Amino acid sequence: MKKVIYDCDNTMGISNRDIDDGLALLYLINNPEVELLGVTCTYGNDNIDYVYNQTIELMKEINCDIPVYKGRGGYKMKDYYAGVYINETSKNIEDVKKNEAAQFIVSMVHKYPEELSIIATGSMQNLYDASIIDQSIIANIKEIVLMGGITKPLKVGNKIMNELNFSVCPEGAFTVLNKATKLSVLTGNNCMDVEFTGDEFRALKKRFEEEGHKLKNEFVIRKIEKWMNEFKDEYGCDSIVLWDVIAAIYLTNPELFDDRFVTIRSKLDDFSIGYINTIRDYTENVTLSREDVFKIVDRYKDVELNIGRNVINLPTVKSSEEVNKKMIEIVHG
Ligand SMILES: [Ca+2]
Repeated sequence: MKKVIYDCDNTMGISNRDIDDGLALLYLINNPEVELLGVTCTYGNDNIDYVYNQTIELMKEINCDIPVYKGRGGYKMKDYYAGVYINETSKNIEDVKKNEAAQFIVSMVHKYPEELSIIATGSMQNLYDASIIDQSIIANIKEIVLMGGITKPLKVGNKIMNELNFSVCPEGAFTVLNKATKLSVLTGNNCMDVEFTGDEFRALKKRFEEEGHKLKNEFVIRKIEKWMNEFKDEYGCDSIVLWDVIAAIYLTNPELFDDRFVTIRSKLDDFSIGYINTIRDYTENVTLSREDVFKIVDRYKDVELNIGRNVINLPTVKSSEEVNKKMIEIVHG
């Protein structure tokens, strides 16, 4: 069983906000292979207060007593869909130390050195703050799985969608991507390979009605439907991308994915648009184990130059159908 902290910007239930963190959270709670130690909230899909309150509400709704911690920081949201915002997070060390979510992460890494997995699917602020509180933290997390970043522009329906998670806290993304020992990033581009279509949803809803609504997480059906309608209005497509859910499924079932190990060499500025600059691809060297590949490249960080280098994994989904099946298990609870 994996000891896991889920760091997210859950907005499930808020109008015109994505539901993927909420679905990923339900997935992790329902998965018998996961021991969820706590949920840490950050900003991203919306500001920290909305995310925290919404997550507390969700936990009440499903009668779950796993602790929820509030992060800090934020931005002025100008346009959610266009990803236009101004970051307003204080860098004062006393403010950093007040971040309860970061303090929880630090204490759990100390308690379970080399044993803890962290999945982060919002801004990287809490992990960044944790690394300021204790510089050794990121390297001592056994495994980090992120949803975020792009390797090329993200085209959704008839629009270009801006990257959200790395770009709202570029310093955090820079730090985590360069300091992590074993890091897998489900990029925006790779997540888009999995579509949850309107047809799949309608089949699920029909099955749910035929079975007499006997589902543990019945409310999820309504939340998916509402978000699918809002997304259709904005992007004109009859399907949604499951984003964070895919990262959660990767954490528990990496065999459903193909690994792609790359060396990155990203400047801090690259992350202000969420861009992951890959300079070498190890994919052809399939004889190496996952652990071996993560050990290959020296970790080099030159904070002065704001250029880092690390080897990371950018997994891709083998089969959309299999991943969607996993997602449907969530709804059934
Ligand atoms: Ca998210």
